[in-house]
Amino acid sequence: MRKQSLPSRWARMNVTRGFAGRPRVHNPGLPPGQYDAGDDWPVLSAEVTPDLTPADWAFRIDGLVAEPRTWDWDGARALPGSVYEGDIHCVTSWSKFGVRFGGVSLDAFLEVVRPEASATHAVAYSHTGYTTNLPLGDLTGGRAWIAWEYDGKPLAAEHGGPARLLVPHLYFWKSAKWIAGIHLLDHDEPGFWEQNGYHSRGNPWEEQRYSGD
Ligand SMILES: Nc1nc2c(c(=O)[nH]1)N[C@H]1C(S)=C(S)[C@@H](COP(=O)(O)O)O[C@H]1N2
Ligand SMILES: [Mo]
Repeated sequence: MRKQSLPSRWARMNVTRGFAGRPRVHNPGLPPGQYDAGDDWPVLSAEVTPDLTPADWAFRIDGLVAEPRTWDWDGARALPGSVYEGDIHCVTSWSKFGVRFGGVSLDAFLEVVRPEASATHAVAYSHTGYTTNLPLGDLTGGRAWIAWEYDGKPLAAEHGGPARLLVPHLYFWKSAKWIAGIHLLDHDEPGFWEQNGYHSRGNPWEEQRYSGD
């Protein structure tokens, strides 16, 4: 069932390449194996940055919900605003402290569609086709956002603008850029990186990098 098209050893080599030899300074706010990237914000994209304007952008939630719904840019922006201030952690080992994203809490969207009791997992997908899976519980309780601002400015295209998913308590590959929708399921279904050996949940504090960690 679970596709593993690449050996996980390959994935391991690939993600550590280029990061070897950086100083690892102890910092209690850093999850294990991470370093502080400081002012750098690396761009990690499996795709070419799409040419996506707010007018082209839409966000849909469907699957195991009472009322599937699609929001356009203005509809999404009309929901009550919410800010995340905190840290982000990429599985390639960089973390950033004290970043500030603006958008809308995913709870505000989920309140409208009303997940069925049987919904336990989600697949988030991008306008480019990228996918990533998450337990539904990681998308609720004020821990996930649809974000369109960074540092008070529109989110740059290479970082997922006009809007991206933001789930900062998990490794950053869960935060799908150019977010197009979330599909709710009653089972876990591996996304793009998860099919290639990455962990299905990705909690940085438990160092859940690869399947089996
Ligand atoms: N659509 C899409 N979303 C994505 C990715 C991607 O390749 N495509 N990469 C993920 C990974 S591995 C990380 S670390 C972050 C990188 O976000 P950034 O480029 O803004 O730093 O986006 C995540 N979301
Ligand atoms: Mo990443």
